[in-house]
Formats: sequence, C-alpha cells, structure tokens
Amino acid sequence: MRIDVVTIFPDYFMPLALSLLGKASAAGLIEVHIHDLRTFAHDRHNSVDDTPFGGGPGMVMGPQPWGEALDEIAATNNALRPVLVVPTPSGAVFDQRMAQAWSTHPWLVFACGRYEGIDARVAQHYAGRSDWAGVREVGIGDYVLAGGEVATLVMVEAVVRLLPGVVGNEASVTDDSFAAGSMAQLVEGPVFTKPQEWRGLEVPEVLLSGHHGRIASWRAEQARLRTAQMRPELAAGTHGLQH
Ligand code: 6GU
Repeated sequence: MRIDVVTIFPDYFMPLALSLLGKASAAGLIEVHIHDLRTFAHDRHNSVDDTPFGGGPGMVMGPQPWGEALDEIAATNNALRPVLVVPTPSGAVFDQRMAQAWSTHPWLVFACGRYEGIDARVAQHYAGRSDWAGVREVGIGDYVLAGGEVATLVMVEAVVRLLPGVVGNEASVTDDSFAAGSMAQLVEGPVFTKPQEWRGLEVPEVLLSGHHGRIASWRAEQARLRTAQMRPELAAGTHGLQH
C-alpha cells in the first residue's frame, strides 16, 4: 500500500518510522511519502491560509496549494487511483469497518487541515475527478483537535496493521475488538499472563483448566459483560447499523 500525507507539520509523522509502522515500511509492505504543503505556496511568506468568506473567526486553508500538491502526488503514478482522505471533525466517525475497507485500497492520500479547515471546493473537486478513487471526509471522535495530523496517525495505524504480513499473529487481528466476524460489535474481555497470583489477585481458574471449549465460552461471556458495562450503546445494538 502507498500512503501520502500532505501537512504543514511534516515532523508530526516521525512516529511512522517506529514500531509496527516502521517495520511495515522497512519490509516494503507500505511506502510512505510525507509532503510539506508550504512548498506548494507561492507568495513570499509561503501562506496557505486566508480569512473566511462570509466572516467569522479563524483562518481557512486556500485551495491553490492543495490542488497543486494533490495533482503533483497523483501524477507520480498513473496506474493507480488514489483515495483522498480529508480528516475533519465534521466528517463521519472513523471505525474498524472503514479501516478494513481502506486496507484493500492500494493508495491513500491524507490531506491534513489546520485552522478552521480546508476550502470546501478541494473535497468537491477531487470527488468529481475520475482519476481519483473518491474522497472520504472523516473524524476520529466527538472532540476537537488542532488539526488532522494526529487523526491521520490514528487512521494510518488502524489500516496498516490490517495489511497481510504486518502483524505477526494474524489471529490477533481477526479477534480484535470490533473486528468483523464472531466478535463484531463487542469489546474484548480481560487478559492475563504470569504470574498466576499477583499481589493477592488470582488469574481466573477457567483459564488454567486447559479446557478450550470452556475457555472460549468464558471469554465470550466476559466480552458481553464488558461491552454492556463500558459500551452500552454497542450492547444495545444501536451502533454502526447505518453501515
Ligand atoms: Cl480528523 N480533525 C480535528 N481537527 N479534530 C478532530 C478530528 C479531526 N477528529 C476528531 N476531532
């Protein structure tokens, strides 16, 4: 998978060289390119923002540098159609299903906005371009961040760990909280490792029994209990039904 990120803060993406994502890059499973939006601005101060039409607080990122940056990125590979991801708190909320859907695309381009966001014509323009595979405006939850950079890191990590060969144990991906399949819309229950007793607390005995059937039913029940307690909206089945 190829991943491009356009941002005015390229240093935000240094964590992509670490851990799971760094290993995926080193192994050639992903190819990541970070672009500084300011290199596509042409005035003396490399400005990328301006006052909003209609008035109001804050600044809006103008369409000109975005158009040039995205066109230049797309022109580097005419064989693939990129999906444009525009992180924004006003978008649909990113979830595991989106991560799974995106993990099947060969090329994701993230456009990180700052200030009050990116001129709306940018998303509109690329949604209408047949040489692009569409535009996804998405947020990561109901709170406001200073820009799309952290949200992009979240989404990249969620997508890349689903790619074949990135996580050592494939079962640890399919059994995740929210993964499609038997555990769908449940969070995972508690996990334990050695020692068997720690500060007076014992590991649940069923986990030591070696009885795989009983262990599986216990874990399923724990997942149901934990979901009811921590995520009642999931337990009620009223979450994610719009997908
Ligand atoms: Cl994608 N951007 C910003 N600025 N705030 C957010 C967000 C994105 N998702 C949740 N809050």
